[in-house]
Amino acid sequence: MYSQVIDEQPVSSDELNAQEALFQEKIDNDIKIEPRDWMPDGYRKTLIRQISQHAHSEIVGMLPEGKWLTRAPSLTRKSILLAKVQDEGGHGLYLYSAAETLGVTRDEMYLALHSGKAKYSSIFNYPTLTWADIGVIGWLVDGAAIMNQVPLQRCSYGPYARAMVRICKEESFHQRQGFEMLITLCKGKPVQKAMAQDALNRWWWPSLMMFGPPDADSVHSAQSMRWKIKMNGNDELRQKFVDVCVPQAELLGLTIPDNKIIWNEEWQQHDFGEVNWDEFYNVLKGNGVCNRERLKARVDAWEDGAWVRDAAKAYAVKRQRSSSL
Ligand code: FAQ
Repeated sequence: MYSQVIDEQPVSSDELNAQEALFQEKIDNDIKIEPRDWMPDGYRKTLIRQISQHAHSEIVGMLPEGKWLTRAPSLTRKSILLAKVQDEGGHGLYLYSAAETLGVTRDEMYLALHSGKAKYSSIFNYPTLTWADIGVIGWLVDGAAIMNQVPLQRCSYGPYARAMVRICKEESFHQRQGFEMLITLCKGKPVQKAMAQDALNRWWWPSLMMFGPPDADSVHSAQSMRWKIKMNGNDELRQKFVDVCVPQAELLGLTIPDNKIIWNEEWQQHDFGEVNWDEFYNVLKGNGVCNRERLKARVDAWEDGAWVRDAAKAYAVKRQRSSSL
């Protein structure tokens, strides 16, 4: 299926079972799986799916914030945002490289994104309407990304785990710059605080959707957790995120738009309301406010960049020819 799938010798079912048992033993003992190690087809496919979709999320995720680069309210804010958006591009590149170690090419991954076959995070199909949205994206979207990605630093596939270490460091800076921006807005004029509240109202529920469907409806979680491709269930991370955000919103003096949030003494966590899963699945089907715009931006960038790829290829061929003379 993928262009560089490793040579596979025919093996008996006993040998295959033994290989699988050894593989699972390594996973259970927290020994990293590396690109040249034997791995079940399903493990390889799941990793390609998750890592490539994660990479797509990073580069599509540049678009909603990138739109505000020319409208940042000061040179300092513009420099910070520029660095953040460039970081997201870098994360995409580490992740595409990690996925390539599994035998899929970058062109195949781009094709899957452009054809709508591969997903990217639902959150990036929402519009950034005001400057406060940039602060809330840093606080909530990067905050949710960190909550999900810190455990992935310990995932079983070496190249993915190592990419996560650097990504998490940068995401922490992103989260802090967003929160600091909101502190400034919330300490500002009433109209600035109202803008922050409005942004929180619009981004809160979509941020909870970033963790994926409830565990009961998550098709991949059980197997991915056995393989340590995922370290936690979707609901567990969503709960942790709510617990972290509630005191942060209080500190800002903002109200989370969920009147069911209440501290549960028995469970030592916050109860919260039901996510609108119909909205989530509708966005996944391509019907969110910005799905078409986001995909078009990526396809246009790919097509507009064709001359650069052609020139780079022609240069590489020329250099190869001259070095073999
Ligand atoms: N959006 O069985 P599960 C970021 C799909 S990075 C869209 O639970 P799984 C940085 C899922 O793919 C954000 N699709 O799936 C940044 C599957 O469909 P498929 C991205 C979603 O894989 C910040 C189906 O639903 N982070 O934000 C979503 O076990 C700021 C069934 O779901 C990662 O990718 C969703 N929210 O768990 C950039 C982290 N949720 O593939 C710019 C790594 C689920 O069969 C600015 N990924 N689906 O067609 C993961 O941890 C997992 O893949 C989950 C989903 C947790 C996202």
